[in-house]
Amino acid sequence: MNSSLLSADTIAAIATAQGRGAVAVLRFSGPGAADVLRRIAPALNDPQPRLQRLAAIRHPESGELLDRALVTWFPAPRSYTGEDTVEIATHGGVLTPQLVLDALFAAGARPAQPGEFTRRAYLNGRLDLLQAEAVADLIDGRSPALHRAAVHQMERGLSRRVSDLRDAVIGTEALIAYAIDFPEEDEPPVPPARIRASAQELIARLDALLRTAPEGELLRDGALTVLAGRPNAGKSSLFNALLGTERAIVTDIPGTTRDALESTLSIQGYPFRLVDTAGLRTTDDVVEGMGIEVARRYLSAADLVLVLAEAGRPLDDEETLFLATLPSGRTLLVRTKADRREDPATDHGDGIHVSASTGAGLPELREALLRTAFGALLAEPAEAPLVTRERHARALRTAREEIAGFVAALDDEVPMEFAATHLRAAAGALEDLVGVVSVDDVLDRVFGSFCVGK
Ligand SMILES: Nc1nc2c(ncn2[C@@H]2O[C@H](COP(=O)(O)OP(=O)(O)O)[C@@H](O)[C@H]2O)c(=O)[nH]1
Ligand SMILES: [Mg+2]
Repeated sequence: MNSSLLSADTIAAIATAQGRGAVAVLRFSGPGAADVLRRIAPALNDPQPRLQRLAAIRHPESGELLDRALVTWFPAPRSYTGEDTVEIATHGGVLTPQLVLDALFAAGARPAQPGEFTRRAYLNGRLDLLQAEAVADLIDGRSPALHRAAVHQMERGLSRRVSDLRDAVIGTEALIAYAIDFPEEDEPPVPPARIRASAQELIARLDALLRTAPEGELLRDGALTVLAGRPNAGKSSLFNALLGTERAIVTDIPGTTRDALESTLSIQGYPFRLVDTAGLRTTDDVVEGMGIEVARRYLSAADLVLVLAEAGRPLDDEETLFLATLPSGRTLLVRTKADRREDPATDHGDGIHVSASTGAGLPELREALLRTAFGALLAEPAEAPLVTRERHARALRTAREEIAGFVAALDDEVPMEFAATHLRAAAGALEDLVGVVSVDDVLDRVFGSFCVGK
C-alpha cells in the first residue's frame, strides 16, 4: 500500500526512555538496515529472522567495541514498520545507548523524527491511523481506563466498528446505484423506504458510538472536578481525604487556602483532576460576593462541580443561588462534616453526606463522582470501542450529518443520485478516520506528538 511513499533512507533511534536502567533498546528501520547491521556487528553472521543473537557492537569507523548486545533482525515485511528493521538491546544507562546510536549514524542511518517508525508502519499498511493513535495512548496514557481503551483500539476494535459503518454506507450507496440503473422497471427493485431505513439505522449506530465521545475524551486528561463552597465548608479537608494526602492546608480560619490546588485522582481506574479552591477574595467577584469560594478560572472548564455545605443545616440563599447557576447533570451537592451533625433526625435536603474526619460517605461520593463523570462509559460493555479523541468525534459527527442530510434530501424528493453525494461524503469521513485515505496534515497531527523511537 502507498508504495510510492516508501522511504529510501534508514532511520534510527533509542526506543526506550533515557536514564538509568538495565537495558536500552535501539531500533533502526529502512532499506539500508541490513547494511547498517553488518557495519556495526561485523561478526554477526547470517542473522535469522526474529531470533535474538548476542553480538559485539562496534563503531564502524574505529572498530571500537561499544557493547555486547542482543540483536534481532526483522526482515520486511514482518516488522513493526513493514521495512527491514533491527532492534538492539544494549546495556542501559545514558552513555552506552548513545554511543551505539552514534555508531548507527556513522554506519549510514539518520535520526528518526518523533513518531516516524509508526508513521512508516502506517504507510506500509501495518497499522491504521486509529491503531497508530492507540500506540500513542499506550505510551502516554496514565489511566487504566484509557489504557484499556487503547489496547482494544490496538486490536482494531474501533477500526473494525468504523470500517463496518463505512461498508454499510457503501452498501446503501450500492442499493441506490441499483435503483438508478433500473429506473424503467415498474416496481423499483429496491424500495426507497428500505434505503431510507438503512440510512436511519446508520445514524443510530453512529449515535451509539458518539455517545462515548465526551467521556471518552476525558480519559486522557481526567474529569476536571472543582470543589466549591463557603469558607470553612470543608473543601480542603475533603480534597485531602479523597486524595489520601495532607496536601491542602486545612485550618479553621476561613480563607486559608491561597491558591487553587490541583491533583490527580483515580477512581476504579478512571482519571479525575481534583481542584481545591483559591481563597483569594476580590470584591467585584460575584461568586465571592456571595460568600462561595470557588476556583473561578476552573469553573467554566469544570466537568464536575462539587458544592459543599455542612450537613445538618439548610442551604442558605447564596448556596441555593450558586447551585442554580450550575448545570445539574454535572453538579453534586456534598454535605460535609457528617460526623458533627447535631440532629441526625432532621433531614436538611439531599446531597451526599460525608465526613473527611471519619471517612464516612467517601465510598458513596467516589461512586457518585464516577457515575456522574463516566456513567455513559460504565454502561458500555467492557470491550466496546470508545471514542477517545476529538478527531474521531469530528469525523463521526460529519458522517452522521451527511447521512442525516441524505435522509432529508430523500424526504424532499431530491433525485437519488444527487442525494447520494451525502453518502459519498459520509464514507469519505469514515475513511479519513481509519486512514484509508492518507492526508498529509492528518498524518502530521497524528504522528507529530509521538516520541522519537516509536
Ligand atoms: N468534624 C469535622 N470537621 C471537619 C471536617 N471537615 C473539615 N472539618 C473542619 O472544618 C474546618 C474547615 O475545613 P477546611 O477543609 O479548611 O474548609 P475549607 O475552608 O472549605 O477548605 C477545619 O477546622 C476542619 O478541621 C469533617 O469531616 N469533620
Ligand atoms: Mg480550604
